[in-house]
Amino acid sequence: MSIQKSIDLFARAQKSIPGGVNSPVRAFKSVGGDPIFMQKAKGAYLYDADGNRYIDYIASWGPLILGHAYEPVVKAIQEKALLSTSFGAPTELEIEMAELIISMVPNVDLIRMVSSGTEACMSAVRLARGYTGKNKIIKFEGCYHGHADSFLVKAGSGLATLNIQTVPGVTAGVAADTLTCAYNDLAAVQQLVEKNKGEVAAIIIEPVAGNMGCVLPEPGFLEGIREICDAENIVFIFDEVMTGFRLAKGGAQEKLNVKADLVTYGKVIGAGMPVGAFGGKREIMECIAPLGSVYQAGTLSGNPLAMIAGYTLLNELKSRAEIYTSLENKTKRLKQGIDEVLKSKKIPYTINQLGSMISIFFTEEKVTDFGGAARSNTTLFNTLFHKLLNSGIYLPPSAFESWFLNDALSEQDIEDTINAIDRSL
Ligand code: HOZ
Repeated sequence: MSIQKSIDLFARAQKSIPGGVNSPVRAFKSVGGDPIFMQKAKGAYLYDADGNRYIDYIASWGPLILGHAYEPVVKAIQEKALLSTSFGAPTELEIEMAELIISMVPNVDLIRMVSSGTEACMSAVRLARGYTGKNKIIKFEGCYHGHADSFLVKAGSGLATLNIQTVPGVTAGVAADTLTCAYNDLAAVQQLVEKNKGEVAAIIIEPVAGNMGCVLPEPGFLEGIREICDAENIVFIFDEVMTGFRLAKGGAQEKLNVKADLVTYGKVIGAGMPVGAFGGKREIMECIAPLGSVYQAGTLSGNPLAMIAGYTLLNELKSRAEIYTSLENKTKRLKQGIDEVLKSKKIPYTINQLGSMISIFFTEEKVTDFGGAARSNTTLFNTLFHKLLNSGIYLPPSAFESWFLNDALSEQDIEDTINAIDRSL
């Protein structure tokens, strides 16, 4: 297959955009080669600038649960755009959106719209600090909560992909307020809290991690943190940018039956449009301006195009609960197929999967934290990535990102993917 147009576009992009991309993982730096430039997508397929078709396992990093260019969403955006692309004033649609989310997600009394997952997490942490009057936060190695200063400590996603340990520009003071420990290490959380008694405002976590590859919480881990937070007046924040409305209509809180105090969402709230949100307990959320003095604002917050896109998607997810079963079944079939292939080839591997999130790690060990993910054979992942790309299958261009399935994938797409993996390795 020719990717000449992508090669030319990348050369051109590097003259006007840093590294030729607007988000680092897209540059293919860790997997090698030139990034593929996309032109359009429909359902389960991406089409690049040369017209090549790819089965998509990213779904725009999660939100396109029903596939690309889903007709009801596109139609709703088109109709809304005729009424204005932005008001900077309240609209009824924002109330409908808040009501819809509150009806779908447990433990959310009030919700505030923002414009990205980064903004949502950054605002939730500020709110937790304002509410508790404490400064420090605990995050987990390999978790990624967007690119606000406080989160760029031992972070996953692009930082893990590009092996960036310390980020110039983040002051030592800010970094010192972010404490970290290994995912799934409850004893380490307890010790950090003890050592910083009365100083920890929040513990923020991806309840199922997707930014170090897919890593699941061990039984009792989230429940244990919940108990610590209750005992120490610490705000427990679930970053559901990836898991929200994907693992279940009520996200990881529903799927894993653990309560968060605050929850953050990202692009899924806008069906892939630029949007995010944070919400949770009334008592905490009432500290936000204009009710309280924890300040947070944005002209594009509650943008009508993002709202109608998200409302249309979420409404459909609410009324068609069977989507989650069908997504999980497809993902389980993919897992089973890959299991058989890798076993028959005697390649050491571990597959982590929950709902429609899945990752392969080329290692014998069980992967429960970033250390385990980092010890896997990423060179083999990179080989697989390129062989699949050449077979028309688009995986995340990093061993440290979860794959996301969408409902438009057919059984044949899954079988084709399994067969391509078989041929590739
Ligand atoms: N950091 C994002 C996924 N975890 C990648 C964003 C993008 O490149 O679009």
